[in-house]
This record gives sequence, C-alpha cells and structure tokens, in this order.
Amino acid sequence: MAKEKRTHEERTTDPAAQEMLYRADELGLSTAFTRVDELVPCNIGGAGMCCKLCGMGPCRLTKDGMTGICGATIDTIQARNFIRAIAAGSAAHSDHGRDMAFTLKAVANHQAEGYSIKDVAKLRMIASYYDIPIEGRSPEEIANDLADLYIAQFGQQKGELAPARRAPAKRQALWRDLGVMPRGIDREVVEALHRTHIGDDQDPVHILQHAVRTALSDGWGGSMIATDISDILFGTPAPILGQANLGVLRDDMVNVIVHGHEPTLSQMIVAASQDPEIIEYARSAGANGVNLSGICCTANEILMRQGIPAAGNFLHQELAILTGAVEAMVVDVQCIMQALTDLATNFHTKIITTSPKVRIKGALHIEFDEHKALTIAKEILRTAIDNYKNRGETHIPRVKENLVPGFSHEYINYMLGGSYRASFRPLNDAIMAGRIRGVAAIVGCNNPRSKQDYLHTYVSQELLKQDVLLVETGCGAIASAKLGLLLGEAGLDKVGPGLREVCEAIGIPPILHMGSCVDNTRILTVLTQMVEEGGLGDDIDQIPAVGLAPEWMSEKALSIGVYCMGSGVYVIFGGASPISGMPDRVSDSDLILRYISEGWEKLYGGKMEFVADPDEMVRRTLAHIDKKRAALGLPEYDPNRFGRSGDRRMLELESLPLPERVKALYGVAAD
Ligand code: SF4
Ligand code: MSK
Repeated sequence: MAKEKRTHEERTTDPAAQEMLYRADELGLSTAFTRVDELVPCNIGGAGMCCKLCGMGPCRLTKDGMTGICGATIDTIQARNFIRAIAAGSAAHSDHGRDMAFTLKAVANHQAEGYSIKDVAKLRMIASYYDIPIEGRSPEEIANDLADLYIAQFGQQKGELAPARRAPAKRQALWRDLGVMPRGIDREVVEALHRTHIGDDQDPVHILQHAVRTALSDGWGGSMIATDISDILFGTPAPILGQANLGVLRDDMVNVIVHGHEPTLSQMIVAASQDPEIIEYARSAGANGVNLSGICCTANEILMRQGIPAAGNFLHQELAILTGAVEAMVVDVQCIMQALTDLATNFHTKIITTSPKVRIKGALHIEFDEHKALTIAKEILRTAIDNYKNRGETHIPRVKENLVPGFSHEYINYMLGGSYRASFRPLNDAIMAGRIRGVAAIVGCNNPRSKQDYLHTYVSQELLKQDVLLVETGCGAIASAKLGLLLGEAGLDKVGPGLREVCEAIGIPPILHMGSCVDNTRILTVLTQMVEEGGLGDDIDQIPAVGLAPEWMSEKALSIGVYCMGSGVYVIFGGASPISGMPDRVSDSDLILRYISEGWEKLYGGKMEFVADPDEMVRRTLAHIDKKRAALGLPEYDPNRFGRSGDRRMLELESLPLPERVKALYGVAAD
C-alpha cells in the first residue's frame, strides 16, 4: 500500500526546492522527494530485526524467542547490522583520507600537476605532533614524511593509530582500558566484517565494542587525515563570503556543479575555471564564462576555501538538474544518487563520473588522476562548455542567501584570542560564566523521509535562543546557510542574550560553519583544545556539549555519531533508528538501542540516542548541557544576567542623553 502523498510544502521548507518540485510535476518527472512516498519501508529490516548475512536466510525475527536459522538472537543480529553500517561509513571517510595521503605524497615529490603546499604552517604543526623533524627542512621533505606516516596508518597492524595521540590524555587511557584504541584503519574495518560473518562474534556487547574501535579509526584516523591534508594542500579555511541555494546558477554562463566529497579534483576545477584560456573558450561558445558551484560536501570544501557558491545540499542534486541550466554535474564519491543519469536524459546535462571507484550507467567517465589534475579539470570544463549550445528552456529559482563559512578550529582559536595569543580561553570563560550555556554540533545529511532542512533549522534556532553556540558541518550547515543563519551578525536578534553578547564582542555569527562531513574531526579538535585550556574538566565528556544529526541518512553519519560518542559526546540522531526493534511486538528487541545509550554512557561518558521529535531533541540537549554544567560546579544558566554589553549596550547608551550616558559608562555624574 502506497503511503499518503505529502504536499511539496510538507516535503521541504526551502522555497527554491518547493519551486523545483512543482517544476518536476509540470515535466512529469520524479525525484527522491516523491519516490520516498511510493516506497513503504520494511518495518522489520528498518528496525534491524532482519539478518541476511548468509544463504540460509534472510531471517526475519518477528516473535518473542525466535532466532535465526543459525540460532542468532535478535540483539546479535542488530549489533551485527549496526557495526556493518559503521564499517562502511568508516571505510568511505577513510578511503577519502587515503586518497588525500597519496596526493600529498605526489605533491611532495613534484608529481602532482597543479598542486602545491598552501599552508606550510599547518604542515609544520601537524608534522610536529608526530615528531617529524621540521627545522631546516623544505615543506616538500616534511610533507613526504607526513604522507608516509599517514599512508602507513591505513595498513598498520599493531600498536596505536598515530593521530589518536591528539585526543585528551585521559580519553586515550580510557580507550586503552576498554580495548578500543584503534590499531590501524583498514584493520578495524576488515575485522568488523570478519566478526560479522556467519559463525563469528555472537556477543552483541563484544561486537559493539569493536564498532566503537572501528568508528574511532575513522574520526581519529581516516577523517582526521583527510582534513589535515586538505588544509595543507588547499589552505586552512578562514571566514569568506559565499552564497547558497539554486539561485546561484546563472542563465548567461556555463554552469558546472561539482558534487561528492573529495576536494582534490574540485579544487583543480576551481583553478581551471579561472584560467583565461577556459574563460575565452566559454566566451567563444556564447557564454559569459564558467559558473562553478557545489552540492553536498564538495560544495562545503570549495565554499569555505574559495567562496565558490553552494547550489545546495544532498536533496538538491536532482533539483539542480531540473533547472535545465546545468551543462555538467561532475561527481566523485559518496552521496551521488543513481537517479541523476536517468533524470539528466530529459535535459542536456552531462553527468561526469571521475573516480576510479565510481561508475554510473549513463554517465560520461573522465577519470581523475592527481598526476595530471589540471589537464583533466580543463578537459572536463571544455566538455561542459561544448554542451552549452545544447541548453534548452531553463527554470532557475531566484532564491539564494549570503553566508560566511570557513570557521576552521585554527580560525576559531585565532579569533577568540587575537593575533597575539590564540586561545580557547574566552570560549571556556564564556561557558563557565554562563554567557554561553553550552555548545552543540549540528551535522549530517538531508533525508527525504523528513521535511528537508526543517529538523536542522528548527533545532538550530531553538538552541540559539537558549544561548547554545552552534558549530555545523555537511548538509546541515548548508541547510542553515540557505535560511540565512550563517551570516555575520544578521541573525543575532534571534539569539539568546549571553550568546549575542559574545558574538557581538568577537564579531562572529552564532552558527559557525566548520566544513564538510570529514571535517567533523575539527569538532573533536575544538573539544580537545577546550579541555586543554582548562576549567571545563579534564576530558571531553565533561564539557557541556552535544552532537546532533537531525536528518541523517548515510552510514558515514552513523560512524561519525559513534566516534563522537566514543570521544565522550552525547549524540542525538533524528528520524528512525536502524536498530529500533519493535518492543511492542518482540519484547527486548530494543535491548541494543538501550545499550548504546545507558550502557555506553557508563563506559564512555558519551551516549547515542535516536529521537524523532525536534522539541524532544532540544529538551534533551539542554538537559544534558545543564547536567554537565552542574557536574563542573558552574553557575546555573540564567539568561537574565547577560545581554547588556557589546554593540547592543553601545546602542542603548547612545540613545541616552549625554549626562546619563557618562554616568552609565563611568559611574560619575557629568557636569
Ligand atoms: Fe539467518 Fe544466521 Fe544466516 Fe543471519 S547468519 S541469515 S540469522 S542463518
Ligand atoms: S554530503 S554524508 S548527505 S552530510 Fe557529506 Fe551531506 Fe550526509 Fe552526504
């Protein structure tokens, strides 16, 4: 039975997306927004109660006491399903990190056309974490050693993952104690798959212990490596003005959208699009140049470094093609819908796959090779320009918002402390004083099963009112960008008084855009530096902080959630849990769900919960923040104590007659 159909206004909060969904109706075309209403999810598989790990199954456990043919119980099956998703997520992030490490190696050896080391200071800082000699050595020599060390992390068989030493000392000791310190990135992923083969690890708690180790090898391994190297090669992000939403597409230019995750090719396409030879080629085709934009995390990568506009987040990929104005959508890895090629047959758009790992039937394949990246980037742009003449009717929604992305942890550190002494001290002090109640990271995807961007932006806005400073990444950050929440001081009237005071004093937006999904490791670094700064306990689990993924859909999101949990963070996922069980039908089928909350909290101080209702997400976030504040002995949060300083205070003072102003400022009567 098909589900009840929703209106387009119920499918997305974004006016540009609504407009394009009506356009799809006019053209008789489907998108994920509408297909999701045609597909009824399997409630048994959806609850994690189905096993298809061997040819004796699939085994669907629907009654009390039932086991699979091999005797597997429901909690074992759920734990196995869960760890397999985490292994896939960790593999995806980490393989991205591996490619970055090989690119760094090629750059260090002058074998990567068009690339250079852009952030030598960061290279030296990262190298020093691993005792790689830096004095008197060229950037390339240091980069070569760092690349070797990073490449070795993937195949390392014994010992401890090197970047894990960047976690707080107490957390590292806990990981050793609990037997979850990652040994090598590939090893943990392979072992997760081995353990879940028929007839292997059948103790759910033991399986979930390894799920944490596998996820930690992503967060403190593959993803951290990816972020480090992206900054070294393409520059550590700093605030820059950008724009977001489909209105960034241009009628008069060749529109090229880069979509996926790895910045290696997209950065080179940025460079090639500004090449006079390419601009001239576009002009000769009758266009005013090449207009580059991004979708998903590739968008975040080039948005926060070069200010290249973001055409949208995950659910915008089909909508962009529906505009009829896109000459080429260039994709690499992850979050690319197979539906793109079929949809593109209705328009002139070329879908160009570029990764040796990803082919899609119906797409043009131009394989990326970092050794001749600039040449390939130009070839891709020429292909797009040649396609401009085939453009038919276009329909570009005139909807876009400005934003300021680019808050890397280095920049946050710098802006808090100024150029003389970069420091997290002011942030810690603001939390300790109660100006900032706590910190929340709102990350993750879009999911057509919920109203696009609604959960992200609702939860964000509610937390801002409660003086919670937000950091955002991935498609969640683009959701806030589209709503205009990432804009300097523009949204400060919607922010609690203490947080507003801090934002006004420092000159930052209340939501800090920190990058793509691999860049969630920047959040780990911020939390670690807050611990090291002092005053908020001696480990991450003591900081009044929460992580949320309100509209998650990818296995990578699950891996991120578990590595944050293992690092001590309370993590809340929206939507449905993949291991919810059906306790009304099969008692104790929610055992694993309870274990990853209560059980993990006892071990790690962090926990993971799935909460569908956004108000409940907000309530639990604030309750956790307040619980952590109380445990640290910090004053109870009281919004009435703040909000009368900064720009707001100055405006108030300026409106007073001079004598009263002097009295208010200096406490003395003016003559
Ligand atoms: Fe069924 Fe066991 Fe095979 Fe899973 S591993 S499909 S529970 S027999
Ligand atoms: S792209 S993983 S939909 S955040 Fe990173 Fe967005 Fe989620 Fe993909």
